[in-house]
Amino acid sequence: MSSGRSFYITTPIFYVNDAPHIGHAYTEAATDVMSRWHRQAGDDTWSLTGTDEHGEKILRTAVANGVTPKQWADRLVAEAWKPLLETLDIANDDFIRTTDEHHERNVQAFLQKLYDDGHIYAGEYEGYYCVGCEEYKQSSELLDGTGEYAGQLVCAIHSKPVELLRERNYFFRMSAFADRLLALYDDRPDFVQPDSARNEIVQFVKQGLNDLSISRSSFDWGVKVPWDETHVVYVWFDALLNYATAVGLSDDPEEFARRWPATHVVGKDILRFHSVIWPAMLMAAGLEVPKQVFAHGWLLVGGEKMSKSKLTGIAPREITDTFGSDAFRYYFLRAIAFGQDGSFSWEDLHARYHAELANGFGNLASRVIAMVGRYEDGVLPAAGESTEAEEAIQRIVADATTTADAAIDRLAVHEAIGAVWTIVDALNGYITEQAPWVLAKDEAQRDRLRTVLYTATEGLRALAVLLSPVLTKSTPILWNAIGAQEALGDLREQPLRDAGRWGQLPSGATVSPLEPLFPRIDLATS
Ligand code: ME8
Repeated sequence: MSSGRSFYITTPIFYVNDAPHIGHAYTEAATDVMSRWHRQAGDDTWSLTGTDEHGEKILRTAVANGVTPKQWADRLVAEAWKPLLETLDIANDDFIRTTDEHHERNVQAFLQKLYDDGHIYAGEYEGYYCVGCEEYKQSSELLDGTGEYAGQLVCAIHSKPVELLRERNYFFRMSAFADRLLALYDDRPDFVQPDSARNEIVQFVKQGLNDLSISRSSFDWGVKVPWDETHVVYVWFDALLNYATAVGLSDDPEEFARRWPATHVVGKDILRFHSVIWPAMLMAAGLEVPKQVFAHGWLLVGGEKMSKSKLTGIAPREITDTFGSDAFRYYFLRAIAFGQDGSFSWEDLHARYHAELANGFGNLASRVIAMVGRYEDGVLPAAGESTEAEEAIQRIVADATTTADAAIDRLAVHEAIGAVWTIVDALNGYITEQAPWVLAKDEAQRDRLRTVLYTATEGLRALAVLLSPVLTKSTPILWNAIGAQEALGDLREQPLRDAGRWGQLPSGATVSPLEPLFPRIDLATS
């Protein structure tokens, strides 16, 4: 069922200085929904996630914990970051670590090429460095510290003091790429999205670019600069390259040609690295720039960006242990417009879980399946003649499929789910209006009853397919219960862009009882 299209999507690679919180989980879930969508639509899909393990931040954390940075990274990857993928039911194709041998080798080869081609020179730099950001800061990005940091300059993002560094470093001639970058943003308005992010980047680059310090010599936890082993590669330069080294870069040109360019999903905190530094690096190496950089917003807690350093981090399992991974994926991707900030609250999660998942979708599935059991002994009847009401449902299912697919193409995940939810709402309305329990009392309405039951069950068939990238655990259960597994094969094999074609579930399918897909949850006792 190949569509002939290809799609390579990435998450940022996360720092292993700490365990993940729901901000990281949000990026993972969004990326996973999009990659599952494309994969099920038959696109040649590759999804990458991983960890960023070099640099001063990780080194300091390891030292503070009395282990080597590699030991620390191994522990965090095994105990926190890989388990996150299971917690959220992520179907990534690869997991890259910047300490992977192939990555380090390819970083060195890339750097050497830029050096040989004259894009790198030795120089001196003095500036304020934020270890939290792993970045030199401009004075406009600093604030006067208060409380314990009074009298010091602090990073506006981390609220922690910055350090004045003076180093002899190697520099990447990034300033030479400002015009080409501006031309790129101009020629390809989709390159940086959403528009607010694009505008910010265009304004930033219009002011001119400085060259970028790309090595450090005051510590040694990083990839060695190939021509000068007293330096390690700047952690961001190393980290950005993961997207290319993971799919072959110099090791496997065929694989690289097949996968590249990528769609990068990142939080807006790291937009500049991805839409300025990264394409400039690729331009210098004569490689194609990414397909797109999409910056999503921040999860806010109490009006502020949620973060571990400010102790507002919530562990994903605090949510999934009670609500399940389907609810986690659904809630964050539906409630927050992708690209904008969104506030998290337990009350909102709880309310949406019940209104939309338990009552809206779960209850619809249970009711329809129970009625096929009760009135037709669990055998899906054939539909009789359609009326305006059935035609409306068919139209809504077809339209929702097209609309959702177009929304996914724009990375508007919330719109895609919203479009699919028009089917949930329409089917609920349809059942209330048609009142099969009334039809069942009248033998003369037998045909009508069968048409209604078929329509509702076939609607569930389409919903199971369209929601399978989001509700990865409940949709296969529903699929099985409506007899689709037996009649049509695996849910994941159903071509997604064909989900709106009416009449795929054959009459005679065995419909079996269903436990509630989203049982009610009492927050007070959970
Ligand atoms: O920046 N809301 O890693 P990191 C939404 N290693 N998303 C959030 C969030 C929040 N409150 N907090 C974090 C790094 N995120 C580098 C990346 S890529 C080559 C190197 C998510 O561990 C969001 O995706 O600090 C953000 O961009 C990312 O975590 C930062 O993760």
